[in-house]
Amino acid sequence: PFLLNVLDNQKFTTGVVDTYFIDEHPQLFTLQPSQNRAQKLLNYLGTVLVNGPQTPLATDLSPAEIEPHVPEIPLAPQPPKGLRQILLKEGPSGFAKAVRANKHLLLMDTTFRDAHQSLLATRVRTRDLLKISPFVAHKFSNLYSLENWGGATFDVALRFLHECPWERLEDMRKLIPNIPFQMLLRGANAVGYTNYPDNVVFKFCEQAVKSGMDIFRVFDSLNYLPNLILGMEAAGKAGGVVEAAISYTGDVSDPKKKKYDLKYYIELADELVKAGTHILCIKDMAGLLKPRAAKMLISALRDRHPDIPIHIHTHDTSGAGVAAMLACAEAGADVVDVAVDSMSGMTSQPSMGAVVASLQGSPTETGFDLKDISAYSAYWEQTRTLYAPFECAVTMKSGNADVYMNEIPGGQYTNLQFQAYSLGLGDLFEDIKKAYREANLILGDVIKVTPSSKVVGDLAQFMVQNKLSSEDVVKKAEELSFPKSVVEFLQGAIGEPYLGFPEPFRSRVLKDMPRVEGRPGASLKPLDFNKLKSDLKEKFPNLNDKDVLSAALYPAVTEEFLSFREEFGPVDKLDTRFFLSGPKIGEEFEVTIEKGKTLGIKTLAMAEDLTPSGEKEVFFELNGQLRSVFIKDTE
Ligand code: 3PY
Ligand code: ZN
Repeated sequence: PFLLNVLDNQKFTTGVVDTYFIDEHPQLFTLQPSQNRAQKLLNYLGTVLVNGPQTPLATDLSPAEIEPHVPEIPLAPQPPKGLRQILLKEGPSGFAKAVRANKHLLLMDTTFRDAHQSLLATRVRTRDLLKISPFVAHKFSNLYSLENWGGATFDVALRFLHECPWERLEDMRKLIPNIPFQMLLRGANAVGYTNYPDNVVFKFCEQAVKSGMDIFRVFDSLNYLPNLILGMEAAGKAGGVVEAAISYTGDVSDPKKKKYDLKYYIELADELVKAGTHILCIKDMAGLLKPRAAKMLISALRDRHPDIPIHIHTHDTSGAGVAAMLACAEAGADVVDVAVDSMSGMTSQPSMGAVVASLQGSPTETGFDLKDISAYSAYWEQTRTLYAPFECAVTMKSGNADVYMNEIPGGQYTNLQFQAYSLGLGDLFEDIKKAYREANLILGDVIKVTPSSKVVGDLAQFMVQNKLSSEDVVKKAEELSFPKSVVEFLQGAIGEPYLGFPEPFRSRVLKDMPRVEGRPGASLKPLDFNKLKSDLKEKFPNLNDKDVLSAALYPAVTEEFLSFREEFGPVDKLDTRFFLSGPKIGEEFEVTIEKGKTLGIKTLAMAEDLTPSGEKEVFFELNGQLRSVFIKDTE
């Protein structure tokens, strides 16, 4: 009210007084965000009760009715110091030295990112990550890193979970000050599916570091060096640790597989080391690195680059993940990726407990305690049941070594299987896998990882749907109307594949369509952030710079997220079951919307009949008082 009086004052409005103080303190105008959060949450719960889930559930399985047990943390106020303290003190190079000097095998825990991206369609919510974060900080302080951001998490948080990915990162940081955080950066694609203008990638990394990110695993979906280097520069300039990743495909232990042989990987590694990477990563996104191949590849890299820490990522799709990681450790890798036992296996990472136990008593033993792993695993075993609607285990019952033939990356393998099964056609997944293998060969045997894996997957689905054999596709290339992703790939929109595009297939598909020469980002106009911000401000006055960055990457998704938040408030603070499928009538629960501010909610009843305007009244008790909301019935 005080401010409004000032604004009404004649002297003020006519400009007689100096307004510099106000000009320089725009925060005076960020009035307390609407205190209607409780009402908005009731609206959300009412909407779910009347109209069903407000995020699409993949199956009709319901979230379990349990409250996962959070294991106790030690009384010590501060968690033990970890590698992050070394990073903060000595910077990325000092950090890399400390990692290399460590004689034990270090672990990256993927439970907070890749594990649920691979098993639960990336749906794990901030709330469930934060609950276990203090335990992780106290009991897993010896981790090389916790992978907890990037990849698909950014998009899914905004699009399906209606939560802000930046807030997630900042909240985790507050609870875990000691373990380095790691994210997956898709090079020039940042955390999206397409190449962005360079300034977007740079600004994204800068903000990520400000919000608490430490290590950037940078890859490119075609191992296209100019894209990789762009991502490395963006991460490095932001002050992050650069972990350049070579995406692994083929099989270096098979002399018949010639395209991606040992020499290919070694030369690429040389380039990445030359470009100044702090850490070198082999990113085996499909889980193709067999133990013998691991030994060959890692020993060769170890010999050539004795001072660079080597970090290996894999997926356990075939079931050989633990064996492969042990082989890597023996061949001189410094760090390997694992997921906690109950979130491991199949298309996720190999089991943390299995790797830790296997190395006990050996010179590279990890130093983790199986009792702590077991408590951590129990939390996730219970929490996983809250995500039953997204559970890959509905269709995936075991690992499958056919991945060595189709080379489908972990997350995509789960998705394709799931899609095939939901169409209810028995052998469809088998057809898709065969077509995937053929599509890859048509496209010239490319590296397959987001987004190039989507190109291959789209072509495979197109072949199955239209009953086209490989020969048909090649023969009829000029007449077929290929999926957009395939055409854009051939145009060069995501970079150049190793040894070039497949010819004459490319020319036949593209005819006289334009082609991108060289690195796609180099020919994209820089994004005008100021304009984007002022455009968005008109609609969303409470917007902050992080929202603007989200919008730079995902314009439509971010606008929807911002409108949703205006309408329904902090839905990320609701328990997962209530968020996904709503409470039951009569159920009582609490929601803490900020420290010290807890709402007690009881769902009382839902009117049977519609009002004349087509709404249903839903009754709640909010902190002991009767409240009701009217919800338009859209069912
Ligand atoms: C991603 O890009 O999200 C991946 O996990 C690739 O492996
Ligand atoms: Zn992965």
